[in-house]
Amino acid sequence: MDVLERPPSANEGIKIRSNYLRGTLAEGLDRIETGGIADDDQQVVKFHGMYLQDDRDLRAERGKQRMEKAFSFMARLRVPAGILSPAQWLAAEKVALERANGTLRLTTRQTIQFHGILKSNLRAAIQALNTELLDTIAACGDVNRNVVASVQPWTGPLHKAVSDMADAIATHLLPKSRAWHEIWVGEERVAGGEEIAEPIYGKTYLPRKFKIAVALPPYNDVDALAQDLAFIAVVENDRIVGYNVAAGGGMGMTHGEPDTYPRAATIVGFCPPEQVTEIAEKIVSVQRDFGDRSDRKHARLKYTIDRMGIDVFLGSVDARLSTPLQPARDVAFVSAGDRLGWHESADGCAHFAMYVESGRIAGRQLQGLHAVAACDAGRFVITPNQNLVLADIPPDKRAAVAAIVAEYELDHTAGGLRRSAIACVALPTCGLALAESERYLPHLLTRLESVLNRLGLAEEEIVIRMTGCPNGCGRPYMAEIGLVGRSPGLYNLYLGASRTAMRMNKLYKRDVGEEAIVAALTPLFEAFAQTRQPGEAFGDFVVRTGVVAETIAGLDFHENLSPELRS
Ligand code: SRM
Ligand code: SF4
Repeated sequence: MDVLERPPSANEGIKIRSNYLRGTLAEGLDRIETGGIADDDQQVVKFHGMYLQDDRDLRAERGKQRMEKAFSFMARLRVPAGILSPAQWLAAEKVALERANGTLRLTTRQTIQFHGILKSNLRAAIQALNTELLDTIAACGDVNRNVVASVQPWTGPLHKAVSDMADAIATHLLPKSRAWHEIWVGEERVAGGEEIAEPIYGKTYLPRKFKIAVALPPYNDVDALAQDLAFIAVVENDRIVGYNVAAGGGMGMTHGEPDTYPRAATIVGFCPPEQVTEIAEKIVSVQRDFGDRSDRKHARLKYTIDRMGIDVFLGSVDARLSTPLQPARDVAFVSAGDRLGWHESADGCAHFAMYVESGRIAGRQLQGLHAVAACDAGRFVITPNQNLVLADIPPDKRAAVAAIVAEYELDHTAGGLRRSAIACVALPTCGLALAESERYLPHLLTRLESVLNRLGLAEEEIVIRMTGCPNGCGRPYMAEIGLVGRSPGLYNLYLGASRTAMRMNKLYKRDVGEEAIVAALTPLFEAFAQTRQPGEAFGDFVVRTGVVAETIAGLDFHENLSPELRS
């Protein structure tokens, strides 16, 4: 039976019954006998940018005591292109300190998560954020998520162009329902008024989440090919003349289910800047109409494309566009990481890109950033690699900001491996984690650093990414070294993505613990130090020397294979 004729999944019914994302959330927030909310509302609240979680460190003990789980909420901001004003930063910090767990967690989609918000604090937290015009609408759920954009503010107009484009896409694809405003900030519902329709999404929204990036070569800091849809700027004479369009990327898979797989997006064409939002809308609409609504594990655009076939998919997109996509142009990336440190732009402004370990900001770092924000200088720009750029600092404020940076050691840096690392949140808040990630990677890095230091590779930027499960929140399949949690203390080890994140890696060892990881990587680092070619990246080295077989750009060849490669 065709997937489009199969019975819809339970979530589809929840969406229809929710009355454009209202559900019974408002009532559930007022119920004081539980820290949680009703099952259906747990799905609905995601569309409002929040998740019900529980502290997994406490789960077993509370179970023994027959107590309710230690429930709290995670809330995720919607911050297109990752840009916040100093006042917005201060509002976020206040919420973290007064209503959440005292930390700000920068995410791999360029925004902030608050963890540990008790139900009784949730509305107040969202309202406090909203006083600075921040919201959490559509930060999660079956809709277009936070739109990410390259962070290179020192390029001036080019950075502005990609950031503005991300903002335009985000605004265009924002759900129209007023449910968020009614439930969280007390907007009156017009009694008997017309129900607000969703012209792009319809009553059941999308089959699954949808992710969009705008990249500014030569730095692929957004991981363009990991996205459902990416617009890659084509720059001529310091001007963006258009964008290459890539569709069908995604990282998630499930261990032991070979029909699920990570997939690098396929570059499908080129468009002028003025056509970008139209293309985003039409590709979203093809996914809305043809995505699998029966099985959420096969519901992302990557599976829709593989099921339809790329030509049929593109035919369907072109038929909805005012002008068909043009042939893709030549574009090259040089690397995927952040350019940490101080930068200057032609307008005399300074920009400081600071390293944040696993995106978690707390304690003295939080205090230092408070002091920077209090200077009211420039903007805070979160990167998709969980770092932060203090951007657009005018000449008259530079000395003050530099002094704060030094005083609070915001310029504390790390070796090349650590600088290039990403760890997803995982335990204790993530309900899907099979293994540690954020709490464990720093320790593993210390062990690997001692090997690299001995070999004179301390400053070598080798991209390493760890996740606590195969969902891929830290985009581990686009890392030169990827570690994907299988069970407590055990990971699958992947090797060989390109440093530009244009080629995925490959499974190298299954179910390895710390000793086995260090034992596997040590001889490879040694061989790399001795026999690498000038300028060769570690990911390219392991492919060239046959440690892992060569990957094919745009296709994946993984533990779990895409259908194109299985046939
Ligand atoms: Fe993610 C689910 C954290 C980026 C793929 N992700 C989750 C949840 C919400 C767990 C859950 O569903 O209960 C995690 C919350 C953990 C916690 O306690 O905070 C979670 N994802 C994150 C973040 C915070 C990781 C981080 O350390 O920064 C990132 C927040 C992004 C944001 O600000 O919007 C995050 N997640 C990603 C990415 C990377 C990206 O978007 O660039 C991916 C891979 C790309 C992709 O989507 O294919 C990703 N997250 C997933 C998946 C697998 C989805 C799939 O269709 O394959 C899940 C599970 C799901 O949706 O069922 C998931
Ligand atoms: Fe949780 Fe898995 Fe995502 Fe890590 S990769 S945050 S463990 S869902």
